[in-house]
Amino acid sequence: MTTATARSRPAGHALVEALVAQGVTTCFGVPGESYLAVLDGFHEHRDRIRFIGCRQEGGAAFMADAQGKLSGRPGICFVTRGPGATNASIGLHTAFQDSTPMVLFVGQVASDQRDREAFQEVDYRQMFGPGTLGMAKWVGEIHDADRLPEYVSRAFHTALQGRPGPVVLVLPEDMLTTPTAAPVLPRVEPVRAWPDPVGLRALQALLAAAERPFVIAGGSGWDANACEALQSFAENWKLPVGCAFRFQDLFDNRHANYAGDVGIGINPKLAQRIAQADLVLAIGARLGEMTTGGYTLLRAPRPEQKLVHMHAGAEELGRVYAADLMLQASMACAALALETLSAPAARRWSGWTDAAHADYEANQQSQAVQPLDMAEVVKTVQRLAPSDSVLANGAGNFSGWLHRYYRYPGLQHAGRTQLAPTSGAMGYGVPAAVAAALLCPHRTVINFAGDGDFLMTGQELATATGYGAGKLISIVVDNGTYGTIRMHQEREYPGRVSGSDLYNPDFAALARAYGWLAQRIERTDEFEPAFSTALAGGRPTLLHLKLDADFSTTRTTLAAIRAAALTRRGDNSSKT
Ligand SMILES: Cc1ncc(C[n+]2csc(CCOP(=O)(O)OP(=O)(O)O)c2C)c(N)n1
Repeated sequence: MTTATARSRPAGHALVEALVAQGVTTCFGVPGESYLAVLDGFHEHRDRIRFIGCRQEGGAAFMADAQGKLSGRPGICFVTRGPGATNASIGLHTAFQDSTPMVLFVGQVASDQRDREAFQEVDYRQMFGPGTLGMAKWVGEIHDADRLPEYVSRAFHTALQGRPGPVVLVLPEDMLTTPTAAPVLPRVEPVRAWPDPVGLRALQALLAAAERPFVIAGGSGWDANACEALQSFAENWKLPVGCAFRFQDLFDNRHANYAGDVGIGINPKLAQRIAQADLVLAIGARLGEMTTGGYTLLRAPRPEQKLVHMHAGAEELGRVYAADLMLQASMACAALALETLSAPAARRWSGWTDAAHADYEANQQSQAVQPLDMAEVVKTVQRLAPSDSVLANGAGNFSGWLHRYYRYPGLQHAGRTQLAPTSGAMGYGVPAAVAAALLCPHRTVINFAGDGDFLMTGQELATATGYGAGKLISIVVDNGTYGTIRMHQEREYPGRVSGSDLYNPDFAALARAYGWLAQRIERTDEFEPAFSTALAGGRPTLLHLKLDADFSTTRTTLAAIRAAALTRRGDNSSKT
């Protein structure tokens, strides 16, 4: 080790120094008495790093996920023992499903109290895995204050390398107060994997032999160069490109090769095209349930199409799909390698690619809805907001308008512009937007939330106000129901509404109580002036949109879903 031994200080301070060495300037969390020595370390180093104190650990962990997505480096979250860790688990799960690099630091009872079920004690290795499958890549616990830098370094390596994801580092209280002279370790630069050249030649041959190829780009680990290279590859080979569920900003949605998003509410023409493809090249996408139409667009485990799967994680390759060709590579390298593959002069699928893009354009058309037209709302946002705006959303039908009508620029043009949970976690959008506004104050940040979705983490409006967020707009789509669930109910149990109705507050008044500007909107023509004012104001603003619950999705109505379900049952008697 080349680093000189540091002066002795509490290990809690050494931890903060380790974060500074990793380039971390902002951490999110909710304070707890279990890690006071770290909080003191933040005070000690307050000129180099800040701790954003949030209102609930779920919000804090979502903020760290957003930080990981925006920066490509691990998002950092601190929470206290049992109650803090259990609250934070939703953000951990989201980071796992979304492959977002994150480090969650959790306070723990002092070493001499362990295994007594001491106050708020939980065994985090049991709780978060990695045996649990789906929560954390690694759970480490510090037992020797002198080894703290080693654990932090490993946490960063693990979060970033292979398939990125969250790790948990457990901090027994005494490990933070113990003095240590342990040196700070250097900034982690993740090891990157290049695709096997033999496999690349095989891919080239498969592509050259294809009639109807289709590319699905997704997953994490992309950077601006990689997205630029992906675009060149698509242009060289004239390939249609779709983006995996909630990874819509990896390919410029305005580009002639863009075919649309392969997720919930997929354009039926796009679904049909993927089904008809003879070769699917999945680059970085995990090929989860939402991207594969419940494992039907690509039938698991052996699709009808030829499948080439490129992914950064060896464990992802062959996990579900028996692909014809699998290539393990970091996305930053994969795209650069693909760009070098020379394409044949004649690409017989050229018309197929043009048709894929034409289908995407046609899917941008919407039918007018009165009195509030959500498609028009999204198109107005697109027209007026700066092109590098960050769009954040949680889960619910309301997100469908954004996914269908917003055109995300590629990452090479504006950095990441989509913050959205592939885990489908409600409540993600508000904290993600607050984090983006605090981390990137020069960019406009726009959150789309449902009424159910918003109130899961709406208290983070206070965090935005408290820490001086500026260009932040939250658009709350209030339809008085957990609309997605109501939609499923109408399809499966028509007319039998149960548990999905919502009592809502006056969202505009609520936002004002948090120090935000706010306005209520009931008609389409009220939206543009309100949104323009919000953009110009540069202060956190909430726009409370009242929407008829019947217009719950971009393609149909609740009434139509119910009527179809009743017809299916041969029962037209219900008057509900
Ligand atoms: C944390 C969490 N709890 C529950 C769900 C299940 N769920 C998915 S969508 C949804 C309703 C969303 O309602 P709302 O935010 O009002 O949006 P809408 O569907 O009405 O547009 C629910 C309860 C979830 N995805 N995440």
